[in-house]
Amino acid sequence: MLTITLNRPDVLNAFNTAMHEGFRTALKEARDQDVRAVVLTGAGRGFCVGQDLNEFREGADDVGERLRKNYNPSVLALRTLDKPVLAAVNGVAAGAGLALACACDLRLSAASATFVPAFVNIGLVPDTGATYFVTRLLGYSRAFEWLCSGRRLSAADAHAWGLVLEVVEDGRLAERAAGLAATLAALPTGAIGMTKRLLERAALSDLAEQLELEAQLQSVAVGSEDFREGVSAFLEKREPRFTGR
Ligand code: LHQ
Repeated sequence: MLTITLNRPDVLNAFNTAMHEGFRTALKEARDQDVRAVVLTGAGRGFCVGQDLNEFREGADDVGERLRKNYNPSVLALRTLDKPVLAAVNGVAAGAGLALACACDLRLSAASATFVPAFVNIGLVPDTGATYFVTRLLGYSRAFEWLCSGRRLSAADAHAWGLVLEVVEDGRLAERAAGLAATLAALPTGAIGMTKRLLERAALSDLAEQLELEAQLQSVAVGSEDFREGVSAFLEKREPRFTGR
């Protein structure tokens, strides 16, 4: 299991160029086959508040290029990890930080954490995939209302909306995230990675295409050591020991 900690606590882990570089490096490490679950969290009292607005004091540069160069490759790298990715939202998640939390497969939230789209509050449109992820997670109506109001959502409301899986007492979030990540890491990782691909495609495919992709990926799954182990364990009436191979 690998924990990626966004670490600029003085500014609630807002992204500057150096933090983008560190994040890219961590996401490369996360691709290692021995890493079978990833936790994304923040240092200090925030999760991540997106772009460091201090970088705009002197006026905006080419924001489109900034997104293409830094945010977009990272969100794609995060989203295409073929293993479970869990956001442990320890404090406020805003702007691109909210988008990154939503790009993860699951979200655990500290009871005091909050979720703020933020983009519209400074006259921007959502970026870093926020429109893609929030619409898929919440549906159009809630996505429209939330992203266009920019209002702060409590952990309890985020849970009621299905945005977060569980709300955890503040001091226990890291422990709970590590426990859940360990459970996820013990699953047949190859099958989990392929399930992610299938779920991603499901929104775009017609039924016939989806059935075909399921058939293709099932042929791959059947060739794995974990499939052999799963069947043996079932027949021997014991718990399986999956290795992710
Ligand atoms: C911050 C920030 C911040 C710097 C709090 N920067 N210091 C990417 C590329 C290019 C263009 C456009 O888009 C993007 C993607 C984006 O992410 S755009 C959206 C950027 N983020 C925001 O607009 C969020 C701005 N922050 C807030 O609205 C509030 O701070 C939230 C709601 C996040 C948290 O509120 P509070 O819990 O009340 O905390 P606070 O406001 O007191 O903030 C604590 C400190 O963090 C404070 O500094 P200080 O020195 O006064 O303690 C803030 O200035 C600093 N901070 N966000 N994005």
